[in-house]
Amino acid sequence: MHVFQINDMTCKHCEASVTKAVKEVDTQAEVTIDLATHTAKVNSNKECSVIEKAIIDAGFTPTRQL
Ligand SMILES: [Cu+2]
Repeated sequence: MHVFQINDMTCKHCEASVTKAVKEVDTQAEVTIDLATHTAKVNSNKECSVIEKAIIDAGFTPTRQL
């Protein structure tokens, strides 16, 4: 499980963009987003850095938690 704080993920559109970006690098990934806390939990076998890069490339600023 990878957990990211993404403070610039602020609405449903952002949520969809982040989810899409993660699934592009891991189609099996399970993405759980809490907009209220700007948190994305990603259940994936990929390296944390791979998921992080995908989110950055989508235009967001993730900070790793855990
Ligand atoms: Cu948005």
